[in-house]
Amino acid sequence: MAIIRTKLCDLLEIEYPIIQGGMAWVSTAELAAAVSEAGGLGIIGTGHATPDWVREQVRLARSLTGKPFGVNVMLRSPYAEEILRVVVEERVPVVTTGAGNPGKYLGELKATGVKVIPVVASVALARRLARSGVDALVAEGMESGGHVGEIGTFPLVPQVVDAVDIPVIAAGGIFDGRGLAAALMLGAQGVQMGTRFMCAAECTIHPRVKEMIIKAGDRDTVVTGRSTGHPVRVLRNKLSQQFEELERRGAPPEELEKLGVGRLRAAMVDGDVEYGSVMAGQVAAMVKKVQPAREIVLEVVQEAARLLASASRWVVSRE
Ligand code: TUI
Repeated sequence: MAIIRTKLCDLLEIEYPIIQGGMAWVSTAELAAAVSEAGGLGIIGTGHATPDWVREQVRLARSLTGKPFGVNVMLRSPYAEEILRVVVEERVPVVTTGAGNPGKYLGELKATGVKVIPVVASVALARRLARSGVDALVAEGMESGGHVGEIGTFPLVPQVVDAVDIPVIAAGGIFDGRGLAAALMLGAQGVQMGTRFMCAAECTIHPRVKEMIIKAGDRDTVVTGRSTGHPVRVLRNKLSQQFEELERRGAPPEELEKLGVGRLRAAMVDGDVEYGSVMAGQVAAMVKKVQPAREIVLEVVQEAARLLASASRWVVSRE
């Protein structure tokens, strides 16, 4: 059986170059451990969670797998610094960061040996962080769910690859072996997938959210919040319609931010798929079923290996 291995596998001590997005209220210890057990890198998403909750989750993940896993720190959280302290104390091997610039924490993290992999959505931040000595970068296109930048994965990934000399992980719009193969051709050393793992059997989100993802079509996500400076891709529902209507009317950012408070939890934990914030990427339309994390990981690497092994058939010599 052919699989895919890259330098990222050696860096992170994992079998396959697939990391699971650290999604707030979605990427719990159960999901992260399942992805790590499958040979990828599972990541616990922390969002606005408290440091105590994070410590509990790290310990739970450790009880479920002996393999490496990571923690994602959402830099707009008031607890970001304390959570990073928990990560260091608990000897978590890998940290990814999102929604900001982790620059001010890098010195301490590097000194303690944590591998740091910031998620970036622009070339400028990628270049700056690579110079500060981070271990790798996730280049995340605006096809992703949740907080997004402005650039699509296809233009972003090769530009980041050309701008830095550390491994780049492609994210945004990646669903299957075709996506992994394409990402490698763009120069990435691996992929991060979020939305696909939302429908992993081990993902603990409310079943109504999984059902909504499975039913989603190609035009069912929308980016709201551009006017607040914090654009977020979600599945269309009553909340996104309210949001769009308020933005059309030029509502002030504070009013819009208030509308969003607690809505992610309402969707993912309580299953409020009408008035909750159902953050998901454009590949929601490609998700057709719930399946174990191990099956997802193996399907993706085996399909990519098959595609890449047969790709040379397009190369013909012409004298
Ligand atoms: O972080 C994400 N995706 C997220 S975070 C999140 S939690 C949330 N909850 C409620 C409202 C809003 C967010 C949901 N989804 N992806 C990684 C990512 N980071 N995408 C874009 C960025 C980013 C944006 C700006 C990274 C750095 C950045 O830099 C700004 C600066 O300070 O230089």
